[in-house]
Amino acid sequence: MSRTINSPLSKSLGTFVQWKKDNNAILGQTTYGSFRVEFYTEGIVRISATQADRFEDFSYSVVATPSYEPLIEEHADKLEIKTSKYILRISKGPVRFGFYTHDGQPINEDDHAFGTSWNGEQVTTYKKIQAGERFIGLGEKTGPLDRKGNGYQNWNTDSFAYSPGSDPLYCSIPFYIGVHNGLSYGIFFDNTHKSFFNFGASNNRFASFYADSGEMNYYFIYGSTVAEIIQEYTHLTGRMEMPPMWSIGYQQCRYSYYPDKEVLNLARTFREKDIPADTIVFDIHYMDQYKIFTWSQRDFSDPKELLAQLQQLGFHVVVMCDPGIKVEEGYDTYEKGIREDVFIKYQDGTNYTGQVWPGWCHFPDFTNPQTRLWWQKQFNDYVSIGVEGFWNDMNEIATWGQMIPENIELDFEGNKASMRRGRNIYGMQMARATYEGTKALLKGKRPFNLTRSGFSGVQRYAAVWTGDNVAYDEHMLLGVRLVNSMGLSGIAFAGYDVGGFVGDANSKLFARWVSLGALSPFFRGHSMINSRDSEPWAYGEEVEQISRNYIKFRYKLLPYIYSLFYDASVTGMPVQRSLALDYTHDFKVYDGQFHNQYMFGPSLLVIPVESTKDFVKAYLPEGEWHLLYNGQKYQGHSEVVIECPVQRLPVFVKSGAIIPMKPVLASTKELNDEIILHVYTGKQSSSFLFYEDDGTTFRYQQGEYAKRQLEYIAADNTLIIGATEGSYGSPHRKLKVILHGLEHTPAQVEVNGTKLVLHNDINQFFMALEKFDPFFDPEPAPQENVHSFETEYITSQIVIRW
Ligand code: NBV
Repeated sequence: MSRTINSPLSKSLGTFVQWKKDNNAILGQTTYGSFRVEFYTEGIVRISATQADRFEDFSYSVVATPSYEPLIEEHADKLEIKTSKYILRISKGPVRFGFYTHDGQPINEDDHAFGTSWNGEQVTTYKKIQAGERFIGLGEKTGPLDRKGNGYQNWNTDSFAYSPGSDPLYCSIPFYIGVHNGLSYGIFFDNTHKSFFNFGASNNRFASFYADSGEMNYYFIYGSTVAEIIQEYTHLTGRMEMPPMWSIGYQQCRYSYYPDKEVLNLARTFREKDIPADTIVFDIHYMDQYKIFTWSQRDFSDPKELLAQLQQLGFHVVVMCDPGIKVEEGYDTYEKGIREDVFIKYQDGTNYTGQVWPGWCHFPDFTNPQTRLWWQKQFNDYVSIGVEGFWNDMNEIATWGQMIPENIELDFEGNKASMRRGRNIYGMQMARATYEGTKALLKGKRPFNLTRSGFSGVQRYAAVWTGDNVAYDEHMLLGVRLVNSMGLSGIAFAGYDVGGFVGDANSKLFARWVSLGALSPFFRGHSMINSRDSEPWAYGEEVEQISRNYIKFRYKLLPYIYSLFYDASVTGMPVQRSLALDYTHDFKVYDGQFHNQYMFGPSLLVIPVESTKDFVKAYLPEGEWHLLYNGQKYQGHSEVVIECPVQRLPVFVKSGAIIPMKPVLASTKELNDEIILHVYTGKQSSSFLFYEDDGTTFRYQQGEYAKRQLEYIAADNTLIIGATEGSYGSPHRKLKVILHGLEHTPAQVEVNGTKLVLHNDINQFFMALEKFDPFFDPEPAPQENVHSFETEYITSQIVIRW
């Protein structure tokens, strides 16, 4: 057996001295430090270790409190702590932590020699790599789905035009999931200092996580599925609130649209061209010399009137919010900030000054509650003219030179911390200040909030986008993986710049990107100053038609997508799901050929593929799958080669799926009274929680929603639409049910006992593309029969049999 370590260079936790119970916590002392064990639930335990005489008890990430009392047994050589889910063994000589199933299988174990060790101020926990172990998650990190063999750094960084291997990017989510031998667990390392994760990079012995300073403070989460682990992780770090419905429609952005006439023209073009859209985003040029909370007099002389006109056209506005406040006498925000003393400072009490868009700037200390209140007041004018969306950029903090001094001090909720501890959390606290502030000002309406930088827990305050991506195929696929990975790490509302921010897309690339974006959580086209025009119509007639098709498809899918967001708000389940989520122990999903694939909700399997390819090899996991465009059935557990011409992003529907949709509308503001349920019949039964509310207020938190459980019972050829729960009056009155994949054509259906005629409805095949696809499918050739019927959409239970 290897020696344990205790040298002047490196010390591990040492051997056991004594322990005691302190409320629900176990406090232990060792020859070289102390540890604490606290259970949050029967699946989550927090392990802390320190050399100091007390534990740091402060976290921006964790919102849960320890509330579970486990069984503790002391033995000569170990403490054994049991929950209904697993056993934690703390060996005494040396003190090491190991987690086991009740039948003794190791889930996760410390490296015997190193366990938790210190190397100067740096603190590390070393974990043995289990046979066949894979590692997923870690939020916005480049690289493959399976992170085995790679190392990563958490240090929020403005990564303009990053490459597919760049690290770190803008966000730090120090949470990963380990998978091996049919087991899965999560580890969240709650330390905001610069930190590192090594999943067997440059060594074949351990997976480790370490921070430059601070204490070892991690949460071990055991769950029988990845979904359960995400649920537990978001129990700890919180979940998003429902986003405004408009924010999940299409958003059009560019750096920057100006002047006001151009903005109006853009809005009108969407309507004229019959391309649905909800939002126009104002990038930095709306401001007067990039000074936040001002408007350019020349280009936006009457913002109130402009917003009113946009509203008339059915558009919402998101404005850019940068943290840098220009140092300039007479600039209101600056002067108020000085008066209220809100800016980050050096240790000698002078305000830090750094250079960014407006020139030399001060930066608000968002880790101070007083500053967050001050920030809120600054938004009054925006909100009073109708701005409902806010975009937090440059909050890593990005300043020219990209090396914000580490001796700057932050309030850290009164705990005081230097930038070494504060940098990774700054962006999230800015997002928080903007969210909480604008939410208070909007008086009951939901703000939309977007951030570039963040840390674990950022999902409570903002959607996250992947920053300055670049217009080429590999980057497009990287963006998909980043969003997949964020979904595994608690961030359900995420997206990338459709079309690529830096550089010029070509027609095919844009077409493919818009198709993918339509099936991603946050859907926004954006591009950089001095790049080519990049609106859906800027790439010629064909691409315009493809964009229209996919944007319309998204709008039709909104009842489904909105229900997925509800799931995210209640369970933390991502909208866009890496296949590792549902098919964790199927090794094929980690294969580099297939690792970009994802489920968009439980029912749609998306195969991201380069724009340059006409065919792609896809992996269909277990089950039965229907190709979206013609219903053709494929057996799962198989690799298939399918066509992927530029107008057809390969998408499969899972057999058994129930997908609530609606007729296409120009924006989410328009109402329609019809709900369309697509049911993909087959051997598999399934259920789906269909959720509706008013889409704009927080009244859903008081029960003003309409929820119904949809259930497809395969063996009985039955669909049950459960009675509506909640006090929201759904505007829907008509129900259309579309049955796909029936082997025999039934003459009729029975709806709550009444017999109705079924129509053979070929046009409904084109769930995505309707009939308006003359460019590509003049004579579509469906592979199967599709049947539909219409009936009344009543709020009590509807039982449909065929
Ligand atoms: O505000 C301008 C850009 C913005 O368009 C982009 O989306 C951000 O990621 N911003 C960065 C500032 C600098 C861009 C070079």
